[in-house]
Amino acid sequence: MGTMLVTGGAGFIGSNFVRMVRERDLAEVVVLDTLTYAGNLANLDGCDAEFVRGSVTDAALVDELVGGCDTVVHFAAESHNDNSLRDPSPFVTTNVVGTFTLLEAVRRHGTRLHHISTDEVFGDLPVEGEEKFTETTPYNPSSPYSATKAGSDHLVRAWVRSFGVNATISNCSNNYGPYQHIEKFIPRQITNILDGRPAKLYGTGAQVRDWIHVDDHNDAVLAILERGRAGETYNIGAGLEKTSNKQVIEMICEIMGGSFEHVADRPGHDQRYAMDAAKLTAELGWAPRYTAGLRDGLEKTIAWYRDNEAWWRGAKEGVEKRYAESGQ
Ligand code: NAD
Ligand code: TDX
Repeated sequence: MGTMLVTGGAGFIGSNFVRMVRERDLAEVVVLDTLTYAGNLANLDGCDAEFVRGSVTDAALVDELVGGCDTVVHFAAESHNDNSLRDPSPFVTTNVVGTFTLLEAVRRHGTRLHHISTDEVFGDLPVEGEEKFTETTPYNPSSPYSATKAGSDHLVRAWVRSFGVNATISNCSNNYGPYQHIEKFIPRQITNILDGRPAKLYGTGAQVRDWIHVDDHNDAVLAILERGRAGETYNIGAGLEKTSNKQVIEMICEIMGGSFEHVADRPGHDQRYAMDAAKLTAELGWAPRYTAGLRDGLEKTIAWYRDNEAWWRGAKEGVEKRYAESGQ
C-alpha cells in the first residue's frame, strides 16, 4: 500500500490500526494528529511510524502530507457523545471541516481515501427486536457527535459522485480494547473499579450496544483497503449476543469484584445499535476473530488496564470531575 497517511493515529482505534499495519509491514505510515486530550503519543510506543503534529483542518499541511502519500485512512475526529452535548463546536470543526479539508486534498492529488465512520449515523433502534442497520438504512443521527459524523459521510459521498474521488466509507459499531480513552463506557468502569469507586450506569442501563474488539474493526478496514470497491460503504459489526449496558457493567463487576450505581441518564440517549455486516463478509470475506464472546474480550481488556495504570492514571481525576458536574 506504499505510504499511508493515518489521521487521528494517536487515538484509540487509529493507534491500534497503525500498530497492526506496521507489525504486518503493509505500508510505511505517517500519522497526522493534533493531540487533543484524546490523543496520546504513548499509544504509538514501539511503532515504526513518522509522527506529524497538526490538524486535519490545516489545509496547507494536509495538502503537503496527502501529496506525499498513496493512501489516506481518516480516523481523526472528536469522538465522544457526552462531550458533544457539553460543547459541540470542536465536533463541527474537526469532523465536518476536517473531512472537507482532506477531501479537497485527495481530490487535487488523486489519492485513495478511506473514511472511518460510525453506526450512530443511522440513529437508534428499539431495545426490543432484532432489526439491524444495513448500508441502505436512512441517516437519522441524534447527537451533535453523530450529526457531524453523518455530515462527514455525506461530504465523502458527494465528493465521490461529483468529483470522482476514490473513496470508501466504513460504519462500525462500538469498539473496545486497549488504549481506549477512559471517558468511554468500558474503560471508565474498569478504571473506576480499579480505583475503588463504583461503576456508573446511565439511567436504567437497558440500552444496547453492538460491541466489537478494535482489532476486528481494523481487520475489516484493511480488507476494505485491499479489496473494497471504490465509492462503496461497508457496515462493520461483530454480531455478538445482544447485551445491555447493565449486563456489560454486571459482567465487569463480576470479573473484577466491584459494584455499580445508577447515575443521571444521557440526554437523547440512543436506545440500541446493531450492525448487519453481511456485505463485508460476502464481498470481502471478513470475519471477526474475537468470537469467544464479550466476556472473553472484556477479561483481556481488564487485564490490559490493570497492567497499564501509568497510561490512564493521569487522566482519571479530570474525567471524573467533568462527569460529576453533570451528575454522572
Ligand atoms: P479517539 O477520540 O480515541 O481518537 C481521536 C484522535 O483524533 C485523537 O488522537 C485526537 O488527538 C485526534 N484528533 C482530534 N481532532 C483532530 C484534528 N483536528 N486533527 C488531527 N487529529 C485530531 O477516537 P476513536 O475512538 O479512536 O475513534 C476514531 C474514529 O473512529 C473516529 O472517526 C470515530 O468517529 C470512529 N468510530 C469510533 C468508534 C468507537 O467505538 N470508538 C466506533 C465507530 C467509529
Ligand atoms: O459512564 C458511562 N455509563 C454509561 O452507562 C458511560 C461513559 C456511558 N454509558 C452508556 C452510554 C451508552 O449507552 O454506555 C454506552 C456506551 O457509551 P460510550 O462509550 O460513550 O459510547 P457511545 O455513546 O455508544 O458511542 C461509541 O460508539 C460509537 C463511541 O464513543 C463513538 O465514537 C462511536 O461512534
